[in-house]
Amino acid sequence: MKAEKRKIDLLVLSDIHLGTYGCHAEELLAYLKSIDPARVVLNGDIIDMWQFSKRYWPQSHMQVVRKLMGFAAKGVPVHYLTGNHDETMRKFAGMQLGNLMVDNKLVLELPGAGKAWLFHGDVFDVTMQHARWLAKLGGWSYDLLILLNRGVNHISAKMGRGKISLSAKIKNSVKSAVKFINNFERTAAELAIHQGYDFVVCGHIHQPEIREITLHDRSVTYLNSGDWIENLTALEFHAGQWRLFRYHQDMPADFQEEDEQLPSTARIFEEMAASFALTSPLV
Ligand SMILES: [Mn+2]
Repeated sequence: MKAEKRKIDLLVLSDIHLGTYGCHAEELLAYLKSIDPARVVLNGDIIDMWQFSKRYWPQSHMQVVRKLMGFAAKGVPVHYLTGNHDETMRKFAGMQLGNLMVDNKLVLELPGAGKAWLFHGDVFDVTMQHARWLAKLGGWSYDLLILLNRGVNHISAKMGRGKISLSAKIKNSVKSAVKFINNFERTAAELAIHQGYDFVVCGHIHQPEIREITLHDRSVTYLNSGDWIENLTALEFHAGQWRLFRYHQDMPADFQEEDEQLPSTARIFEEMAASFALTSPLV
């Protein structure tokens, strides 16, 4: 008998890095086939467009894209939040095509739990120290941080130093990596506390985590969905509870994969175009 798909109120994935050799697309596909999410947030670095020029694109990577788009085609809201490796998507921020929504950040009211603020987190790369006071200036400042990062990377690239990347920073030394991660988590938590959120959900640093962070007597739950390069992790919210899914520990070994027919790309676009026609105003 085939295993029932596990129902999840909200699934958060990030840092899949499709199009790179390190991406564990087959494991991710098996996981996606085992669940039935009511809402999906893709929190950045889903398709790695920095590395895309290498023209590595196996079938399993395309199947992941089709599976994710298939959720949208079946009526599941899918939020594509942009990261630094898929920053070309940022020009589509605010766009909605049927059930697929593209944006830089997202706020969700989680029933029975509180308010969650979701964003990739690369905005802290260049401006970790400045991020705090800049972000406190107002609601628009997240977008300002994105512009700042882009500006700095543009200058850095022109000077022939390449884009400032996280991996270079982290690979420097274990000590500096730990310091960077702590700093990242603290910055995210501080901003979330300042803006009154109950949860702050990031990706980017490839460090899966769920933990309470208290600063100045106020606390927030910091969450990170990890990645599908090394950790193979996802965040699941269900029945008022967050959980960190770890593929190596939590994937049922005896899960019977269904012979699911993934929708063709043409079919996905057809359905999305149809729902788009239904939802968009005539003028
Ligand atoms: Mn990233």
